[in-house]
Amino acid sequence: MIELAAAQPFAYRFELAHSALVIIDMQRDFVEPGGFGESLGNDVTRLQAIVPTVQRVLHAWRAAGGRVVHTREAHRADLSDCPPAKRRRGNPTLRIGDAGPMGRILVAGEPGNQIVPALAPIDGEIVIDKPGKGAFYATGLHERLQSLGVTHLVFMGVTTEVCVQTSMREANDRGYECLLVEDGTASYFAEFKAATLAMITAQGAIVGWTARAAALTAGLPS
Ligand code: C5J
Repeated sequence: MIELAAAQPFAYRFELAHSALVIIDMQRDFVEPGGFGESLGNDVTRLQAIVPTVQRVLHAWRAAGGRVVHTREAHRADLSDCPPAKRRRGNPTLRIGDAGPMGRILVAGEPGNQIVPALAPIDGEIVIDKPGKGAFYATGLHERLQSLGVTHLVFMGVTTEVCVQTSMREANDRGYECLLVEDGTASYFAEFKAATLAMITAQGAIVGWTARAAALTAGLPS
């Protein structure tokens, strides 16, 4: 049993064999110029800044023998899994499915839809393509985790208040004990990230726990 005494709002305990590290949407489409995030008018440098921290935790988790899940926000090439309302929403310079400098925006298999090279999945890791913001909607992820006996999920990725928080709430409702790595997640909006961390841990961990990356890696067996 691993105990993170410094977690908020109180100690988080987990067994590595019954846990998964879930890295949400660390894709070029969100993190690099020319993708979906920038097309919506966002400054992607805030998201790029967490890559080294996410990589440190990922390497430590792998070295400890932990299970890893990567997600990608991705639609089929014919956009049959993209609700028209999602495609219409906002006033982007490029819409989902349009051709951009890294290929078609948020379309599976396109260069921009790949996970950034520093965090690329390796053999044996689970990779989930999700059409929604949450990792549990229309993906079969819950069934896969159940079949592996997973009870605890440690989250990182982007963006904190959209795909990360949605996935964590979905996981919480399905009975997982969830922790979000504070410096392993980022938002285009600093105030939204701060509010998300606060609402997760409020009311006695109503959605889950948070902890710094260094506290997590220090707790992992080497
Ligand atoms: C967004 C995500 N922000 N991965 N997706 O549209 O958070």
